[in-house]
Amino acid sequence: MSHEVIRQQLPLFDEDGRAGATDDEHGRDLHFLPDLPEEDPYAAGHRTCAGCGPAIQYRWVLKAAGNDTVVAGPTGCMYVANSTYLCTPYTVPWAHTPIASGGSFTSGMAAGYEAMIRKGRYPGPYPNILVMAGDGSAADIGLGSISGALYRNHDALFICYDNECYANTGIQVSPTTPYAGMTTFTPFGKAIPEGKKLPPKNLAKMMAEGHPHCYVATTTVGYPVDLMNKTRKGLNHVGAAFLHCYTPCQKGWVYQTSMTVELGRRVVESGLWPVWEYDPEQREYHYFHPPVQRPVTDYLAMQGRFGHMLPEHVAVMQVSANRNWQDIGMDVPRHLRDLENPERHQRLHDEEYSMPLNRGVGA
Ligand SMILES: Cc1ncc(C[n+]2csc(CCOP(=O)(O)OP(=O)(O)O)c2C)c(N)n1
Ligand code: SF4
Ligand SMILES: [Mg+2]
Repeated sequence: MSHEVIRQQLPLFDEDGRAGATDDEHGRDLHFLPDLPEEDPYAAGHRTCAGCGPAIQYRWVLKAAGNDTVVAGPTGCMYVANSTYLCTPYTVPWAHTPIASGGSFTSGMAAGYEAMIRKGRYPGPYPNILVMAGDGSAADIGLGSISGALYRNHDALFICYDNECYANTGIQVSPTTPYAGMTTFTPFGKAIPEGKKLPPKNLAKMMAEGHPHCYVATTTVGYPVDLMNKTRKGLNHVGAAFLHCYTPCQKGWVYQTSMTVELGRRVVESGLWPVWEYDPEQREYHYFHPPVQRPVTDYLAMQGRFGHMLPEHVAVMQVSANRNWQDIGMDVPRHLRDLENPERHQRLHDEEYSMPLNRGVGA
């Protein structure tokens, strides 16, 4: 006899908050008091760096997913720093996978649970199944296995926590490292003054365009409720879902540790990380239009990894941000258009509030 597979539906959080959001002078939400779950499947006591963006993501995602969850993590910081000396911070079942096989391992879990429930060997309901892979894993070494899982439409949520580098092995360049982002493999010097010449891979658009039957979204740790709701939407979606989350790496990017969440907002407000959702039913993109549009320097100058940039490099970044604004259907204000001109910039480390030059990254 075949048993029915019962799936959970997680309610979404109120975007406006319990007491309503309070705006700062730019119209951004300042204080926000949503009703958050008490369960915390990513408990305190892990060994990531202070201010680690991926650790913030892990906590919010697992809070949103709740206790009836199984989670996998391919090799990377969030495997190594979270599982030292046979300890883990997880209060739900967790498994490590090789860096290349987050997608195949997780699709195997999904198929296994379905089969066990159908055969009456697991009482159900179908658990929340998710994997959180770094950008080196999801955008590079393990891209094929995640794409395969999305294509086959296994009922699980595949998340890339994107710290824009191979952090765990010493901050090497990855396909999502931004243009001019300094890493140990893209140092700046006389021959290549910008450090990294290539633009970043657009992983989330690749996933949405290449697997149009899947729920796909982008978010950042600057918008916790958005991150939690997209986690729940991805889990509620019957079939495969992919979430691409921007997660600053304090050690690799060199910024003040308290600025992780602020960076998660400024990257959006400077047009460098469009936040959107792809609806597979309607086959449509829904773009978030932030209330503030800033020059890219407001974002870049907070990080030592960009401190070597010359005026012409900053102008290149402004051009690509302006292109993003247009892509998401927002006007480009005159002052941002003017900043496409290198003469409107100085060397980034001469900006008033810039971080010290990042010469020892990963050391
Ligand atoms: C096939 C393979 N190649 C290389 C490594 C070495 N390695 C371990 S962690 C890591 C970095 C992973 O980067 P990412 O997925 O972005 O996660 P992060 O460390 O940034 O959190 C690498 C290259 C490995 N474990 N397996
Ligand atoms: S190196 Fe970066 S990603 Fe790794 S634990 Fe530290 S802050 Fe987090
Ligand atoms: Mg990484």
